[in-house]
Amino acid sequence: MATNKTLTMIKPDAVKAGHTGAILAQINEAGFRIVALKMTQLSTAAAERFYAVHKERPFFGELVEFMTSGPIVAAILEKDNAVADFRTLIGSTNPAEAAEGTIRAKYATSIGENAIHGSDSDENAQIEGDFHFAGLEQF
Ligand code: YYY
Ligand code: MG
Repeated sequence: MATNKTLTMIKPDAVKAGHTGAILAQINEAGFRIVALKMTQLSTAAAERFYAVHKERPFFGELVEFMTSGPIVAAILEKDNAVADFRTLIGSTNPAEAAEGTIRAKYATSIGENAIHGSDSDENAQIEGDFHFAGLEQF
């Protein structure tokens, strides 16, 4: 399979708790190459745009509030089968259902504050990568 990419964000809960280094190490150990990386903080408008697909969901307001509550670490990651393999590495959205050893099982505290994002398709990985990084920031 051709090498491809996914977009991750280490969310404000995990950054605040000091898990950034451990999470990046686990990502590297799982065979992902970091193509782009930065710490940043989302504005309300940016978080609403990033999660626009969820705007009618009851949790949307809380999601935007949480995602803007502190710094995040955004990264583009490259690996064969990147999107699916990264979703496996992070585990289920609800940490209570996340497989042992996954990033969410280890670091998420609730379904809302679940430590990390991973793109859900190649198309969204491209959109989300371009949302966070200009072409010159991608290596
Ligand atoms: O892709 P993933 O992050 O695993 O879940 P999504 O269904 O795309 O939801 C995005 C985000 O919204 C999730 O990571 C937490 C939050 N959320 C929530 O707070 N409550 C839910 N019932 C579902 C999702
Ligand atoms: Mg999703």
